Amino acid sequence: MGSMSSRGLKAEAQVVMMGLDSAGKTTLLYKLKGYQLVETLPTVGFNVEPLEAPGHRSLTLWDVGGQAQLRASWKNYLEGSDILVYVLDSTDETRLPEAVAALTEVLNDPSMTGVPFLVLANKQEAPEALPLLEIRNRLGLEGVQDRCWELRACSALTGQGLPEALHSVRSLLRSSRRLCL
Ligand SMILES: Nc1nc2c(ncn2[C@@H]2O[C@H](COP(=O)(O)OP(=O)(O)OP(=O)(O)O)[C@@H](O)[C@H]2O)c(=O)[nH]1
Ligand SMILES: [Mg+2]
Repeated sequence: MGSMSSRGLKAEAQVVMMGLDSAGKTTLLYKLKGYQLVETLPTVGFNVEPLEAPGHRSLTLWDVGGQAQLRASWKNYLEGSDILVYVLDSTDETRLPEAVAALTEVLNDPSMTGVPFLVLANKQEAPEALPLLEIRNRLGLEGVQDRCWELRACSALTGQGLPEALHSVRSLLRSSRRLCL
């Protein structure tokens, strides 16, 4: 990955996907790629896939394993990333505070200064999923003003909300280092 100074100038954007284990990152990656849904295994290390769409800047999606013992290595993926996509399991109310703490740590990393982020409340098709508004309240991110960010609901399983999520990624990439409107 490139240095901070090259951010935004590259032909392709580096999208780093993080979140606790079992949030649904790998499922999301494969769904975005249009792959047949397969049973995922916990990711050890990372998966990386290009995502191209006509008329759009190419995206390189980095899907980083989220198990607790792997999170220490997250910082290795941050330098040179153009945007963070942080995936939450909306059905895992118990671990929401842990997910928020891990997100906060990523945002506080020096190489993430000013980097925009999208929080995806995944598994929204599940009956027990926390509603988006509830998640918004519990994230406590309303005070974040040093970068652009968005929160969206989605289901990596059904694909619900994924076009909108991609739209947010592209608009956040454009808005980085400009005003967040
Ligand atoms: N109901 C529901 N289940 C989902 C959804 N997305 C993922 N899952 C399930 O959640 C489990 C974990 O999904 P993964 O994609 O492997 O999670 P991950 O975030 O990559 O986990 P790590 O690789 O350990 O960090 C799997 O059983 C998926 O089928 C979703 O949108 N809805
Ligand atoms: Mg995974």
